[in-house]
Amino acid sequence: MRRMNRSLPHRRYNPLTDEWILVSPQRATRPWLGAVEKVLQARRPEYDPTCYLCPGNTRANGAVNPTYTGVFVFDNDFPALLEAQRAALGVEESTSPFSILRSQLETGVCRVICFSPRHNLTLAELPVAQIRTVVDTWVAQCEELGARDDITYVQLFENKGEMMGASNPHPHGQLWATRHIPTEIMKETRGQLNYLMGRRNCDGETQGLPAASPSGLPLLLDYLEIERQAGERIIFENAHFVCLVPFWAIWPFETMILPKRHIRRIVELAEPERNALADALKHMTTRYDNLFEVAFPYTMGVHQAPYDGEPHEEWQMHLHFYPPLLRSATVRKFMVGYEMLAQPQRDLTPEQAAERLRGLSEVRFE
Ligand code: H2U
Ligand code: ZN
Repeated sequence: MRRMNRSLPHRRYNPLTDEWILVSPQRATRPWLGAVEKVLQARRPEYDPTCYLCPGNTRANGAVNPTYTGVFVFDNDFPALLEAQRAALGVEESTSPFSILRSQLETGVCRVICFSPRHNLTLAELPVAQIRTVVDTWVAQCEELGARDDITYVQLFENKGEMMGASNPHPHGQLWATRHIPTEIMKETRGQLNYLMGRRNCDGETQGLPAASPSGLPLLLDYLEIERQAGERIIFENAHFVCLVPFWAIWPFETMILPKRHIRRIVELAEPERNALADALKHMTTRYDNLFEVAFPYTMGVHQAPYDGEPHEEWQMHLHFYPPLLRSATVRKFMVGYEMLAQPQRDLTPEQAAERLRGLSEVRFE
């Protein structure tokens, strides 16, 4: 097989989602007239009396936050989902696979998770021990919600920064737990099943794919081995996790955090692995902040096997970071035009992005 020239336009396959993305490295050299300056960020107070997430403050619906000192979880006051008993009974359900207009009742739970009482800190600035309590909260929430028979999936995530639509700078994330398995998780389940069981890819054939995983291991463990041998997309690793720019990354500085052993769901993390995940989160968010010397915006979340009673041996839990920034604190990548209508495209190669992130300090800029 001829080795591909990675400086020419090419497309790369994402086996997790069974999708292709276009890489156009030669465009990275095109002239840029936009801003590249650093932005000065206003210093925020440790406590903000107008913040609805700070301890002791009143939220939009009148509820009062306790004077919490660690992680604080509450039911979202404006949930996108209603609990089964509260959900309207009148929603028209049409589950026939033959009907064009199909709908199903969706129920579930939406919660907000405050990472710290300190209004002015982000994950990158929190001590690893505090991030560890965030990990413990994620685990506890998944244990509780995953055990319910009206919930099959728990999505943990953080939207950080105004650019990503976060409504408040106070460090917080959310969880949405649903009766049905959401689209992205269905895609990744199928992708991982395709690999482990040797099913068909989006081209409608098994051609190019082995009949089944040659090692008998899940997709993301075999993938990690390939990345560790190549080395060029790895940013760092600790005892239990590796952080890398995936071969098929869409966003300029997209990364993934992958466990080194087979872990299907976050609830399976052993004690030292929870510490290692906290360490990896601290480490990755710090490097991100150092990239453009700004509190780096992103959407981040945990992907894990559904809590639907199936074993899901094909699944390997992982975290995705999807940051929008491209060239500076103010220049973002837009997914418009061709990306919306045809397929995602990037200029900077994943290897170049990994090199930039690898070269940054592990100590946050002042
Ligand atoms: P985001 O910043 O990621 O949007 O998360 C904030 C969430 O907090 C958002 O989903 C909820 C919003 O519904 N919220 C409350 O539950 N109570 C409030 O008083 C304000 C915001
Ligand atoms: Zn995923």
